[in-house]
Amino acid sequence: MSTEIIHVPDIGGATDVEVIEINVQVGDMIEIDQAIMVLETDKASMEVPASAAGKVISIAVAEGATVNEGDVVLEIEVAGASVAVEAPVAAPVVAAAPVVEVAPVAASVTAELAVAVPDIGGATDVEVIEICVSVGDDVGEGDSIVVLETDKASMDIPAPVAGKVVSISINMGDTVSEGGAILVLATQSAAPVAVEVAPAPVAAVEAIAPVAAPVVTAGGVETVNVPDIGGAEGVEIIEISIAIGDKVEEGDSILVLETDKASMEIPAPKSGTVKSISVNIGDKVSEGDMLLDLEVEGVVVSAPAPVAAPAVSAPTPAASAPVKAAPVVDTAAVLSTPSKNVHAGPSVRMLARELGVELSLVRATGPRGRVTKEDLHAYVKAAVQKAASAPVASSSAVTSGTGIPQIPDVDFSQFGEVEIVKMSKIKKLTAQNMTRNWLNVPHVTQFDKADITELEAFRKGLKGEMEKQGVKLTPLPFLIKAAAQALVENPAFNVSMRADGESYVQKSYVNIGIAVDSPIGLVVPVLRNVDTKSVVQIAKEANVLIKKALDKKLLPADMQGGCFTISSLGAIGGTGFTPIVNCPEVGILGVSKADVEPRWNGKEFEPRTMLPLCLSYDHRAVNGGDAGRFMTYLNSALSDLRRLVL
Ligand code: CAO
Repeated sequence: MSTEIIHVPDIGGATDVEVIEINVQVGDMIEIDQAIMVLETDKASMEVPASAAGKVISIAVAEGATVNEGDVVLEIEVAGASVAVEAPVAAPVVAAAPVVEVAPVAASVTAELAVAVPDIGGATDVEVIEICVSVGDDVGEGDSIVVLETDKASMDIPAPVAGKVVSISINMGDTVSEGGAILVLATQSAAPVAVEVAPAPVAAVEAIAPVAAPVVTAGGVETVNVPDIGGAEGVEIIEISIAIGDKVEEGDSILVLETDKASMEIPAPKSGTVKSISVNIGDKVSEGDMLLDLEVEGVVVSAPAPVAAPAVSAPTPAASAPVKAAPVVDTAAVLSTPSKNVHAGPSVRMLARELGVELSLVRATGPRGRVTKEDLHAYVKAAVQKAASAPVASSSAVTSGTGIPQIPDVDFSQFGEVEIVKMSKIKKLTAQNMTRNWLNVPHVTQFDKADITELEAFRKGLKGEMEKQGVKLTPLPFLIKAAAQALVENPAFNVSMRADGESYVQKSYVNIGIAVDSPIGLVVPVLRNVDTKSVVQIAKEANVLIKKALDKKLLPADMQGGCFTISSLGAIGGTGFTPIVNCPEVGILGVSKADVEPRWNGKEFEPRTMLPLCLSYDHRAVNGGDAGRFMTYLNSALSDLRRLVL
């Protein structure tokens, strides 16, 4: 028995490469060349193969560590004779899946590969409408490097191999034909082999453009079949742009087919009304397959006219029916809302579908108003950023989700000395909740004044006695009690709307929250089952909760389960305000400062203590009649204390 050390092999000069996966454990038996770990740079991932077989006795690196050539990674116990071979062996092998660039190999050789326009079905002078790469870019095999477009089809030209773009021979708007130079790629290969400078590879170009071939049937109804699509078989229908009963004009796109390399629009061969559709999205079709029946306008055509003018495939055999030069319509990003007026290459459309992006929403910056991959990336990036900032930011971010323009930041320092103050968590939450509630709830606020002359006389008479018991008796407990009874009398206020917009929750319990202006912000502790409690009990419990709030000792449970909220600014002042409903509750009572006012009693003015009440409610749940009854009940209960004991 002897031991062997396995080192990081030559990794093409890369340094501080991250270990993203360790595939073995201490005690594992490994074979020569078995992948023991995976390293990854920002451009390549590579497996490190074992340079000897044996049993793993220690692992010198951890996932997430960074390594360089020569670093020790494993120690193994080698069975039998020492297996010597260590060194330059471990040529990292390009990991399968998403590797972007050829991983550096021990004996890697850089070669240059001229990439030319592949067979594009005989089409000539096809316009370059998008160049998807820049000099210096690393491309993977199959990545789109340019998009070509005829008047009927667009097609991606993919890179035949992975490599770095050394030079680009074409410009946007150039026209190219098969064999025309596109660009030069620097590629790496494991051995000094002649790099296959294959003519561009790609299929791309079953692309094709077509005009659906109608076949006359009786009564002016023509069957429209898949036209010549350049020999492509089993091509997927990715969009059906018409419905039964639709009137189409000759040349209107009726559906879109897509291979992995090209998308093509099938235009209507004639004007008419769609009588039936024989295919569905996702169906695979070939030339001659039936697509739909069209009741053609005007004179019935007597012979089938194999139309079709493959844009890119072989020049069409004497195209028959006139084909309106319909723009390439390609795919729809969202099939239910086809983006048939959006111009984009197949790969962009495919990416849009993968990302669930409606292409028509993406601002197009490409030639002739085409949506490019960069446009799509910019759209998604902006959407992600917006979503990410929404939950944490204050009201402005909340509003942005509604499409309301944000209030711009202003540099106030230009007007004088300023300081940026961080908002507390409670303040940020309050801002978000207020904005959410304000934007979601159609608010109505009703105002009234309750005559609390007797209530105040009674309260003041009791105040000293209560104080001896350690209870502070302000108008608030009376208001809580009166509101609880008003809720019982007017159950329309004791509900919560359900998110489905079709139902609401009717509550049988009566819990009331009180807004407290605490040192950390506005908090709303909740008194439970208030309808079953006396004013004194309510006062005691309210005192406790308010103290807890002021001492910042409220627990989440203290602030849950409210049915209705009272926000009293009575001790502060004001004659009225419009409180915002504390969702998911549907009503909130704002209380302003009571004042002595002259009131006409039928014979004379007499001084009465009047308490301004402001009742805001969610007009989705509560109608004006409910609110009027609620307020009237509340008013009468506060004016005549006997009602509170009923
Ligand atoms: N009119 C006249 N005087 C009033 C009054 C009213 N409506 N309400 C209370 N007062 C008096 C009290 O009687 C007390 O005086 P006395 O000691 O002489 O009796 C004094 O004002 C102070 O009362 P208080 O503020 O200590 O107690 P409270 O029960 O009225 O209020 C609380 C408690 C927690 C509701 C209050 O302190 C508070 O934080 N209010 C702010 C709520 C808020 O910020 N709302 C706005 C939210 S946005 O909708």
